[in-house]
Amino acid sequence: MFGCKQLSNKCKAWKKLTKHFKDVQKTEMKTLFKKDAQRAERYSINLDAMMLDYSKNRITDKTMAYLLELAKECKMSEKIEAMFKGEKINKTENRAVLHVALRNRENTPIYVDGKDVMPDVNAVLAKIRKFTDDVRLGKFLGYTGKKLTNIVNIGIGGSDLGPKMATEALKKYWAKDIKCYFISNIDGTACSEVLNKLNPEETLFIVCSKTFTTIETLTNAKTCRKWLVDALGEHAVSKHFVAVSTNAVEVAKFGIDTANMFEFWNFVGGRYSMWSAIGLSIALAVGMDNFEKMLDGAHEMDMHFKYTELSQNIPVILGLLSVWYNNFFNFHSTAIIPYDQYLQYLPAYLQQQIMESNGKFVTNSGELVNYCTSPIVFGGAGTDVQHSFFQLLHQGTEIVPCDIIVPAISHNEVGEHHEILLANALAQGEALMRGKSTREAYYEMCKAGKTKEEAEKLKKCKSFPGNRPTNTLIFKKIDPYALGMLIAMYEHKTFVEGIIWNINSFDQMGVELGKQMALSILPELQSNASGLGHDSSTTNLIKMIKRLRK
Ligand code: G6Q
Repeated sequence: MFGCKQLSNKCKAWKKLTKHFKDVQKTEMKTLFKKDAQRAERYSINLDAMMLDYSKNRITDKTMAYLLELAKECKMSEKIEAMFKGEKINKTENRAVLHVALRNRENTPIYVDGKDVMPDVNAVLAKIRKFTDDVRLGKFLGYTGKKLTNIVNIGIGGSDLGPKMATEALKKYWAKDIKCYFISNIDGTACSEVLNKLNPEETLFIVCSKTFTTIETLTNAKTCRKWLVDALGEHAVSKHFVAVSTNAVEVAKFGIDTANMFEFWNFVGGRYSMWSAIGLSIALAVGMDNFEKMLDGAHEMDMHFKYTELSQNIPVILGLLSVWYNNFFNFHSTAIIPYDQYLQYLPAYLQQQIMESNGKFVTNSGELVNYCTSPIVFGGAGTDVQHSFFQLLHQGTEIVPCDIIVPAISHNEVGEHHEILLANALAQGEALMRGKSTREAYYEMCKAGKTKEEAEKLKKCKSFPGNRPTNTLIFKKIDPYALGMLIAMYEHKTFVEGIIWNINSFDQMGVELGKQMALSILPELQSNASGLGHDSSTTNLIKMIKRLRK
């Protein structure tokens, strides 16, 4: 996109990139690989037991030099430092952004409004350890003396997606007798389907809500509370309900003893909160030692992000590549493909993390942007998705840069399954990059016995344009430490994009309007009242639904 006036006026590097793009837009990656035997090595970064290979991108040394110049012009290092220092970089909400404090394993002081936040962070971690140990060891029991083995997380958005993704990712580490469930959607089906499976005597509900005012979460929590009280009586509530929130007043109003409340703070955004007590379900499932290993992994990525020079900095490189595709090539979507069944919820988690953070149209200085911000994120676990949307990735007219995430070792090494999985992961990256010419397709078909006429007819359909970019992330195994690194990496990548686009990645005003309007439609559905001011479509839809529900 060449119309990026605000950025191009401001940044010399943007102008250079615009010009450079014209020179390289048609360059084929396979030619770059042929010319440079060291390309993979030069465009790879190792960090502990992970490696990012970004060599299959449409970049040259000049591209990287200009992108890094752009980062410097946008004051990348200063802005990263400001976040770690606890400055109020979430300007629209006047808040610090300190998910990094939640995993600040060196415990160095971090100040917000002159107060070191670390003692509070550590106190909550200690409280989580005590509680999770007690539940897992059967010291904290249900009302009738039974062990609490069903953990139900009630929350939505940031109070659901992180814990749900991480507990699934770490399923191999769950205590044998513990099972985790997640209720997020207001759809009564979500709640009913979970409750139908459970014995109230063995069930612990964690009501996760930063604000404790979210209608979905409170409605689900009320329904679950009633289910429990109907079975065990009012006195059972304190043994079966805990809350995670920043809002003690609302927690008490709801009827949960604040002694059973785990606190977190306004400097933790919802979608950045799985490292806080919002991760209680993760800690209950995998144990506090493993939860802390996840924090350790995230901290390693934090330190890498904070201290590594920009040219070797994994989140910085990933963020800059995303800008390169989004704003110069006009590739406006990205796919996340984990080749690990346990990471099946990662794409959904990252959809929120990336799109809620950077789906913005107003800059930090209050102007409307005239360039594209967040790409559209989708994805799914390989190899399943190879049999669905990969057709478009290989031959569609949209070009979708992908992240391919690969653990070298599986938690379930069954026969040759994992080697087949690995072969597929690597093959996709190579195929997307190399493609197949019509000539190759033609000769391949002739060799396989097709007539020349048939081969001629089919050669275009059987060809692949290639030159489609991928990043490959290799891990030894997705253990708690690696998961921490992976998630922190994406958090920081998102921040890097936000810095370049000059937007606030840490608010989410865009989810408000629909919520407000639902509140005004609800009474109309529940009574004879007819609301004013709807468009005729909405009015008709309300009428139709009321007729059907009579
Ligand atoms: C995340 C958002 C949003 C939030 C949910 C739930 O960054 O703020 O997804 O997590 O709306 O909010 P509560 O935790 O306040 O219920």
